[in-house]
Amino acid sequence: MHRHFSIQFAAATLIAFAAPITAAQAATLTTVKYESSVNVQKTNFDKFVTLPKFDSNLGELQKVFVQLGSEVQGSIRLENLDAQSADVTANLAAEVSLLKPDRSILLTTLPTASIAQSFAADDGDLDYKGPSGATYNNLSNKKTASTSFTSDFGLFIGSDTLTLPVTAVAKSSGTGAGNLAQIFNTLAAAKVEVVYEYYIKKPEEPKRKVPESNIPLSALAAVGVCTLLKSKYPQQA
Ligand SMILES: [Ca+2]
Repeated sequence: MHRHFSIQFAAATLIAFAAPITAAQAATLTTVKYESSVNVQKTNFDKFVTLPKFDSNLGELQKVFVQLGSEVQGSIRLENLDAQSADVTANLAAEVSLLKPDRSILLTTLPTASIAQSFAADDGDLDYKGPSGATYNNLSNKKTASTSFTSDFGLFIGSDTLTLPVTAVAKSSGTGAGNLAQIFNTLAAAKVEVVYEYYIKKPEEPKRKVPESNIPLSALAAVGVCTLLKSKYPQQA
């Protein structure tokens, strides 16, 4: 009697969960995100970020998204030394790059903070202020670049960490006067984000001992799937 009841219960449950099984399988595509940063500091620099690789025990990797967020910060000091007035433009810029371990470029950015100003003829005092000069502090700007991989995951899979160089090279400059005194203080920062998108590895089918051979295997399988669904996706129950 008891066995008979169990089989009926399994069959009923199979029907009840027939639709949600498909939804649950689609929802097993999931993501994990890691971040690592290089704090703002004076350029030029050659640092690195360290991120966990994808653990293939988690499942089957489908896509790797890599993003580099960079920032330039600092100051510009200008003095027009021409005998005539001049329209001056200047950029505080840093080329911030994320490299592969072999130091080939993975992503590169050029965050740039720009100023433009008209200066009078040389005021005779090289103090980066007055009619012919100016000082600009607390300049900053940000840039973001990203890329995705859908194959060739070798770089990203493993139980160890992924160490990627991050470089910053000052590219600050000014133009507009033939005789222009200029001082740049260029700092840069970087934040690297890696997102692994993967299918969760299916748990092993539980091996059940069947004491009597007249219980249909399909009924047992249904009980197994439903138990899994209930424990894994309680919100769908
Ligand atoms: Ca001056």
